[in-house]
Amino acid sequence: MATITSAAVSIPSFTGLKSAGATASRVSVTAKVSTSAPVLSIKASLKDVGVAAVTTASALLLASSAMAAEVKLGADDGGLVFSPSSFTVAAGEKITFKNNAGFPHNIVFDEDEVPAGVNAEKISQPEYLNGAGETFEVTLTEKGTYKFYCEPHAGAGMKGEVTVN
Ligand code: CU1
Repeated sequence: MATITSAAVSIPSFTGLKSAGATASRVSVTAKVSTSAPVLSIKASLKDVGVAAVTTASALLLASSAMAAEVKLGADDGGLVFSPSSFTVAAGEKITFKNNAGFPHNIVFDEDEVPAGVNAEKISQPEYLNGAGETFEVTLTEKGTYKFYCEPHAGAGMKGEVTVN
């Protein structure tokens, strides 16, 4: 099932951001976090998303607990990539994204690059995974191709694609 191990939205401090280039949406998030009141609402909405993902994934886990795929966040050599960056899973198979190097990372599914009817927001992990070994688990049930990226490092090429069949 989906697990959000990151405690809260954090202000990005990763120095690699400079070379990766800040996206417009990332700048927006940073600005919100720097003020006090909106932070609470951001956390609340992210929590809701996480709960929804857990609920969705739990029922499926029973039927598919034997299958799993693991994706490293950051390559062993420190490269800012998903490893593997392109892979295939069966519908209902658990996918675990695990912090490996160069974090913080997050996992955002592109709303325009997921199968019709899939809510990209519900399967994404917008909160940063800050610590070594932190994981985000998600289970995809609709067949098709999904594209995702890491917001801090998309500019550096940290993008991925998963095919569910
Ligand atoms: Cu990243």
